[in-house]
Parts: sequence; C-alpha cells; structure tokens
Amino acid sequence: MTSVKTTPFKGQKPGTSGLRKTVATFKQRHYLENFVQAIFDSAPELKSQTLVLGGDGRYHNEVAVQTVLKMAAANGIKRVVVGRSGLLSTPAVSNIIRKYRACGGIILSASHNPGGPDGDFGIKYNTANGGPAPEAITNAIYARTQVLDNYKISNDADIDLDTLGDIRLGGMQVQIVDPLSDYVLLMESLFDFDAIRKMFLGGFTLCFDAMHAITGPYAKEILETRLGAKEGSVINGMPLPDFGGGHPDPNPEYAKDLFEIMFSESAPDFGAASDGDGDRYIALGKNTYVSPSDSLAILAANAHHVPQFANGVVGVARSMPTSGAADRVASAMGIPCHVTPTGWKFFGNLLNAGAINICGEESAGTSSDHVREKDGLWAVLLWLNIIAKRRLSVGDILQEHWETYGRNYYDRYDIEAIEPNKAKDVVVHLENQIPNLAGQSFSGMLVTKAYVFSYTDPVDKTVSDNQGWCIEFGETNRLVMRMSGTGTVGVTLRFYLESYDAELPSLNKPLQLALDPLLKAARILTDFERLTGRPLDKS
Ligand code: VG1
Ligand code: CO
Repeated sequence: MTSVKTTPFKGQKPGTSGLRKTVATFKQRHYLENFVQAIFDSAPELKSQTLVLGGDGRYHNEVAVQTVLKMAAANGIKRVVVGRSGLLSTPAVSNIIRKYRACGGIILSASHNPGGPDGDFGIKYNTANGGPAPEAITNAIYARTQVLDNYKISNDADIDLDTLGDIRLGGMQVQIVDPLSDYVLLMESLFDFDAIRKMFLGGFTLCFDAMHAITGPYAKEILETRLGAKEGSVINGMPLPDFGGGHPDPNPEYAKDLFEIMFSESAPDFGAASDGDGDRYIALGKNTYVSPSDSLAILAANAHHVPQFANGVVGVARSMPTSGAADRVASAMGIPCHVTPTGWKFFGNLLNAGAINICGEESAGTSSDHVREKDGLWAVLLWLNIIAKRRLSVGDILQEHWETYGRNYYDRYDIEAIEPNKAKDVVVHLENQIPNLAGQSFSGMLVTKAYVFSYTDPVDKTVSDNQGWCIEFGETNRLVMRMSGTGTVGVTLRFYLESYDAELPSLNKPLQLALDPLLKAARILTDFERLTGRPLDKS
C-alpha cells in the first residue's frame, strides 16, 4: 500500500447526479483518485463493510474500476462486490447494495452524456439504502476534495474481472458477480412474466433500443430470452465504450432509429429505449410517443393491474419541472403527490419512509420502492405488464388517460454549452423580475405566481434552495427555467413548458401549437436570444 501525495482540484462538486466531467479531465493524474479518497474519507462506515462497484462500460470504465478497487483495498474496505468486467447498470447497483446489505456503492457513469475519449465520464456514490447520496453527504465529499493532501492505493497488479467468483486484493475480498442475475430475479418477482410471455406468443411485437449502452444484455435476457420477444427485438444491443458515437439519451432527438421505426408503416406494437446507465426509458406505441411526464401518470393510474402493486399505490412524487399529470392521478386516487427538486436523491427519504411507491421525472426516469434509483427496464416491464392485462394499445391507453384526466401538453428545450457569463446574464435578468411578475401578462397569459423553487424534505427537513425559476399563469400554464447539473461544457439552461387542457376536442392539438404562447413568453421573459445570441428553439 502506498500513500500518494496530492493537491486538491477545483470544482470536484457533485451535480444533479454525481461528479461528471470530460474524460480528459478524469484522465489527469490524481483526479479520480482524489475524488475516490474523498468518498472513503467522508464515509468511514465503509471500512470493514461491503462496497458495490460497477459502471456503464463507457470509455475509461476499465481503468477506473481497477483504481477504485486498489484504493478500496488500501482504505480497509472488507469486501467489494463488483459486476463482471466492471459492468453494472445503475438500477442493478442499487439492487445489489440492498440485497447484499452493502454499506454503499460506487457507480462509474456519466449516464446520458456521450462517451469515448472525447466524451464524458462520471462517478457517483450511493448509500446503504441503494440510493444516490443525499446533499449532506455530497457536500461533505466536495469539502473533503478541497483539502485532502494524500490518497491511499495498493500496489497490487490489476485483477482479472472477467471470471465470476471470489479473489483477494491485499486483505480485501473481491466478489465478481454476474451483472444480470440478481436484477432479473428482482424483475421476475415484481411482474407477471407469464402474462407478458403469452402476449408475445400471441404475436405482440416490440422494439427496444439499447443505444449501445449497458441495458443491451439486460434487455436481451429479459425481453427476448425470458419473455419470448422475437430475436432482434432489442436493437443496438451491444454495449460499446463510445455508444457507437451516439448520445445515449432516450429522447426524440437522440433515439432517432427507434422513432423512425415506431413512426413507420411496419411499426411494432411497443417501442422503448434506455440511456447510458440503464436508469431511464421512453415508451412509444405505433405512431405514438408518450411523454415521460404522461408515462409517469399513466403508470401510476394503471399500476394496480400488476402484481407488484397488488396493494395499490400509496403516494407518488415527481420532480418540480415534471408536468402535473401525475398530480391529477394522485388526487383522483386520494393519495399524496410530492413535488421534489430535480435529481433522484430527493426521492430517497420519501421512498424509505413508505410515503410513496411510484416516482418519476420528466427526463424519462421512473421507478418505485423496489430499488432506490430510477429504473428504465422496470418501467418498460410495467408498461408491458399493463398492456398484457388491459389488452389495449399504447395509443388507446394514452388517449383514454387524456380523456379521463385532461392533457398536460409538455415539452423541454435544452440549450447546451452556453458561455457561463451569458447564462448568468439570463439568470440575473429573469431573477430580477420574479418579485414583480405577478399581475403582468405575457403573450396573452396573466402571471399569477412567480418564484424560485425551494424544497424542504418532509422527512429530515433539509432545505434545498434555488431549484429553478417558476412562472405560473393560472392553473393551466407554467414556465420553468433551470440550470442543468449534469453538463460538462459551459452552462446548459433547460426551459420546461406546460399547458393543461381538459376539453375533448382539443386533446390532440399539435404540441408546438399548444405550447407556442409559452415559448413566446419564455423568449420575452428571459430575453434569452439577445443576451446569449442563441435561438431559443430546438435547432
Ligand atoms: C438531468 C435530468 C434529471 C436527472 C439527471 C440525472 O439533470 O434533467 O431529471 O435526474 O439528469 O439523470 P440536469 O441537472 O442536467 O437537468 V441520469 O440518467 O444522468 O442519472
Ligand atoms: Co441515467
């Protein structure tokens, strides 16, 4: 074991979901090591306990896994459970932490960010409940990165991670596990696999786009091998270190292959895609895209058809920018709907307290209390189980939902890589107006409330301020602006537009038309285009 002298790096502050930087940043000497040492220093309880380790297989995963293992050995960790070849999806890590009663987990992933030598890398710490470390812990890790002056690492050679079983690294036990088996068992315990299998036997067709990311093997095993979807139903199923040059973010822009298939003549009955680390999903039907906010609401409204929810839904939660569609379902069911800041860590306390058992975000993450992470394949299986039970198409389920609850027209505009000074100008410009906006009208809509979102955790009372700027135009229209916490170049500003309509003839308006007044209001209120020189559109 060696103690290596080091000096702090600026900016090792975990964002919405761990520390995310370019591969070039992570490749700097001592960069990863400093952060990992800060985790070990901030979580002394890890000593003499079990740590779970795995990543999404992106470029630099292999190197980073060996580094973390050697540092764990030198820091006195008793046992590390690691996925074969250093691979584990995010929800699989969460499950293994819980199942093996580990004390925490380290996930190597930058999720939806592109990979490869010119892409991004990331690292995230999860606690004993299986969920992302809460802010108190990520703040402590950050504080530690600012002062540490050495890290501990063993001098042992790299270990072979391709063979299952137990080996030793210094005094530490390393248990190499199959990345799939525990996760598959968990899914089989939650859903009616027989009903879904019968549906596939009856000719139901599916296309799952794994986007060359970690869910490929999971999806092949579960959907094709166990459930009988025809071979080839999983596309882009081979995980690649650079995701085949793609951007593993399941949305209409980046999951183009899937959208082309689902909007073609020969579209299968169901389409889905997942992201880099397997915690997100999108759901589509023939010529139908279900926005993630609607998907959350639909899954909550239909969950009782599925074995996992035999006792019903006790409460739901959504992140603040997510549309209010889930709120309407919760209110009809007479259960609470909590509104949290963006990021899965904010759902943890509610899930642990049993206050909710379904939650989700507009960015295509939905999950339940079966793990403490969002879970892409789980959401896909929940959809499939509901369809198998209800025998309706995705399009019919979506239409029925709107007719029952009304429709929350919803869209998000992401403007990436804005020069930090210009982004700041936009923020200051909007923020200065917030106190005086109520009572003013923009593109024909009267502002009734304008505020900066702040959250008090109902369980531990932690306050999280500055979680986004919200402008409400009565009960029906809302505009939100947030600064992203996952980008690695400049500043990403996200604009979330939402407009509610309950009248039947207007449920099928084109999305852009329904949201046009809000987009115009966003341009006026933020003066975005003048201040940044960038268009506020989808180009
Ligand atoms: C984005 C999403 C957020 C999600 C986060 C991590 O954060 O908007 O909803 O929780 O990514 O997802 P931001 O701060 O860039 O808006 V993932 O799949 O990276 O673990
Ligand atoms: Co992800």
